[in-house]
Amino acid sequence: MEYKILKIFIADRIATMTISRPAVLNALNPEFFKEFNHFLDDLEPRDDIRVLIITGEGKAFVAGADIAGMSDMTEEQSFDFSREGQDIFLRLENLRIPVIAAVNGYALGGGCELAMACDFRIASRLAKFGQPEISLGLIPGYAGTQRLSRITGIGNALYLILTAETISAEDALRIGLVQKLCEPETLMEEVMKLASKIASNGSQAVPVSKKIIREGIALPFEEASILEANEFSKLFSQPETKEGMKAFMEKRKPVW
Ligand code: CO8
Repeated sequence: MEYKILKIFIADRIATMTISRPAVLNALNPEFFKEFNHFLDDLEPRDDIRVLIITGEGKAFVAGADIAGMSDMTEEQSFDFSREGQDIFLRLENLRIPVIAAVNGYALGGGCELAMACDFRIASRLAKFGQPEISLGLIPGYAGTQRLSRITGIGNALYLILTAETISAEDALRIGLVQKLCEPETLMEEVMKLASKIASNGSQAVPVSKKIIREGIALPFEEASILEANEFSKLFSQPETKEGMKAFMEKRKPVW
């Protein structure tokens, strides 16, 4: 498929997906979802890619769903558009490999929801975050009402959604919506360094960690701990795990 909105770059086991509709601040439309779904089809079976980075072109990460495209939707069409977005964002969240949102600018509405479906968020100091939907008479429709409270706590989610306030990257860091801030000019370099660090760790241990953290949060603690013990023990049949520990004892870097 020839992409018109996505720019994909793959190097050193890291894929970078740049959303590029800068004239409308990368607003999400049906064509974006089609291309994104197709990209995930390509990515999912590949075992040579260890980390995915998502970013936006220009001054926005994503300034939301495309308001012009949504304005004429019927109730039925908007339900389908919301469910389609929710399904794809969930697919992203469940991707085997870690996904980092490199938030270069505005992450508003559907853009903040996309960033939240990534595993963590590294932001430019100039980035801005918010769920301004209620100022348009809407509510978040890509599971933002659910992810925001799980990531930042119910008070912060209610505050952000009910006020429709746009917050600074500093404030996003303070409430745990963002994990790290960077200078705008070094954002991609810093995110690439983090992605390389992740990619250099155990190729089995990385996705297993992600899976347990994500699945475990929805389980009772004891059940989640058993899940952890099961996955922990399965790693002991992996040559990579043996090599990781052997390398430590021999005071060298693991070869894998
Ligand atoms: N949709 C469509 N076009 C947009 C969007 C958007 N979300 N955001 C910006 N644009 C367009 C502007 O209309 C403008 O186009 P033009 O040049 O033709 O006038 C262009 O991008 C540049 O934007 P601005 O001139 O407004 O740039 P500023 O720097 O002055 O302002 C802002 C930047 C503050 C980000 C401003 O553009 C803004 O407020 N944008 C809208 C933000 C917003 O409300 N987002 C939430 C949208 S609703 C949503 O995301 C719901 C998600 C769930 C959907 C569920 C499915 C049904």
